[in-house]
Amino acid sequence: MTLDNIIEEIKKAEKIVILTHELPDGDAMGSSLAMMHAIDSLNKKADVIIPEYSSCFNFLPGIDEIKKESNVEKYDLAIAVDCADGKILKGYDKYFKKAKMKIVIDHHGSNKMYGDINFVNPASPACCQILVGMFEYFEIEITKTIGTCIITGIITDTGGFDYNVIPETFDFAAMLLRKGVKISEVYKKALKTVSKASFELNKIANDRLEFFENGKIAYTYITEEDEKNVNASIGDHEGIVDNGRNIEGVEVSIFLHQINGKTNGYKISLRSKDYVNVSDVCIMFGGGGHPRAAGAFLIGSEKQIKEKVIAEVKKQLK
Ligand SMILES: [Mn+2]
Repeated sequence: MTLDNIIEEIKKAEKIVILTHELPDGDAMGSSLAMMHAIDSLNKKADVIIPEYSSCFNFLPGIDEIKKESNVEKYDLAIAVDCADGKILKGYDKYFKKAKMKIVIDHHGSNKMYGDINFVNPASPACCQILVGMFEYFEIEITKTIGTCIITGIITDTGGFDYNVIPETFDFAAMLLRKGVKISEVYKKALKTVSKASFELNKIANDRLEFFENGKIAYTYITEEDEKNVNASIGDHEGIVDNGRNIEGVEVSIFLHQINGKTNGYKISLRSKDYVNVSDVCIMFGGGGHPRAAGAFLIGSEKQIKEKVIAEVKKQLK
């Protein structure tokens, strides 16, 4: 069974690296650090390499051990968590590609199965949720430290126990509470605290928000210039797409986020409320994700991309 193979490879490997997707969210950060602590408990060391992440994750246990790069030429084992596509590990994918053994652990339905061993469960609300069952199977104790990392990923990927939760999510949260993990602290820090720059970006995006199809579609965007103006750092745009979705009558919220001028394109984020499968829309544009939350990257101007995406969403609304 796949899980037996995974633990066998971890036990066999001497040099292990853990990687995740760029612009790491709470699930990416939580999964990476939970895996690092789990490997620690097996009396092994694993490097977590994440070049850049939001300061709102500074409360995570083990965050100071994250490396920006590594001088290890070739790892015995690379583990990618919460990352649907090997290509997303830009810049540091070299550590993954060169590794002797590659393991992918993920919950995206669009996962490209780019590892030697792939453990992918699209029914799981967060990659962190997969780790719960995995660690139990490995008989690794879920300590307060590991639990704090895991619940961070679950809270952020479910929007605070909102979407995609399964009964096991609450079983696990209850177990952590009994162990003394401060879930409401994590909730406040990872989900409810916004930087000033993030607040300013939200303001700009909300001012620009437009409705289409009798209010069923909400659309907005931010540019690199906006981010410069408010002195934004990585992750400050998180949550903007949810503003549209939260409005009464809106089924699909579309958010365009301009990504580095040299490629002249936008990252599109889609959220739906009840029935539109936004993952299908994003797959059309070479992206992917989940039925209620998905994304893609498109080259073009804001106007061009806006037209394309709205046209595609309109089709799905019918
Ligand atoms: Mn995730």
